[in-house]
Amino acid sequence: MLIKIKKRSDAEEYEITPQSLFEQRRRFIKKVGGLSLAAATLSLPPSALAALNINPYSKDVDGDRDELTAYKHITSYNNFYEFNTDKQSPAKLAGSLKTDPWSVTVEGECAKPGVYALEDLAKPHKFEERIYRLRCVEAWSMVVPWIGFPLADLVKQLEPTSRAKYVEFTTLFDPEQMPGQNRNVLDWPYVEGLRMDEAMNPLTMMAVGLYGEVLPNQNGAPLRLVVPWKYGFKSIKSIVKIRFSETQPQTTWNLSGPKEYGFFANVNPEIDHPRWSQARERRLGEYRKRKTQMFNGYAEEVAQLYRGMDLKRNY
Ligand SMILES: Nc1nc2c(c(=O)[nH]1)N[C@H]1C(S)=C(S)[C@@H](COP(=O)(O)O)O[C@H]1N2
Ligand SMILES: [Mo]
Repeated sequence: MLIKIKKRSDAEEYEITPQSLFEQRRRFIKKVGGLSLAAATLSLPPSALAALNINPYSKDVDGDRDELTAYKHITSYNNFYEFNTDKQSPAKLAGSLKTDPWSVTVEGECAKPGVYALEDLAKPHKFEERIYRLRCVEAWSMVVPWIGFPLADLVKQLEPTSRAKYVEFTTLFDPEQMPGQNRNVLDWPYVEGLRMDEAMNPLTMMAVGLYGEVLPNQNGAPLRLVVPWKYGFKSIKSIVKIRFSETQPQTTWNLSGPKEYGFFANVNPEIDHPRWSQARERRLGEYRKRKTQMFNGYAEEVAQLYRGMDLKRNY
């Protein structure tokens, strides 16, 4: 799905395809195996943008450039409690996760339930590169060139019934591969959910890669959700189950701290987290703080989803 009307948050497209980037892309295509046809449609070379210091957005709220976050920061400062609760451990420990073969169980209110090999789930879809910000509730953020396909396309493929009002996602539960699950820091497995209109919004994507390559394990390989206008915890990693339901699913962080983490979790600089302000954020790789934008800068695309809702109650 391509957004035709250019929005403030859209990445700009460039035609540059130096040999090294072409090689990088081929490496990606090779690694994802059966998905090569789809991956061949990639058009935007992210590391070229980074190398040229090209601004993927117009400007941030302070009028500053909003550049891609370095690959090393994106892949070495992570939240992935299935490995450990600190930010450095996932990169060190996630090698124990086996991402191939990988299957995803589809359940609930849909015409196409079943157990799908990841390749079969992803193959029909057109891969795209999308440069999105991700903002953690802990007030750090990054700008990532993701590779994936719109969740809306997957939802259509699975043919939800008219009773399906929500989509629930579940992460793998396997303490041998994910040693952090031996501790009760969260209720395992990690679960998240979206309302159907949020799932169908063209910004919502299923990511399989970043910076032109397959996802590193610490970033949620082999399949994760990316919801750019919501706090990072909504973007659930290493998904093994998708369930369509009539009722609002439970979510891990809401279960863990209901007063602090709501179901909607839209980025909102005007409403403080009970223990800290959400007005500013620190981009990985920078020292200064930037102003956080309403809906993380995607208000034009998503604010209408919440019209008439009290955002103080629906946090
Ligand atoms: N399964 C699972 N998914 C998860 C998490 C997690 O601990 N487990 N952490 C979330 C949080 S709090 C954030 S901020 C993002 C971090 O994504 P990144 O490590 O790719 O930056 O992943 C989200 N998805
Ligand atoms: Mo987070």
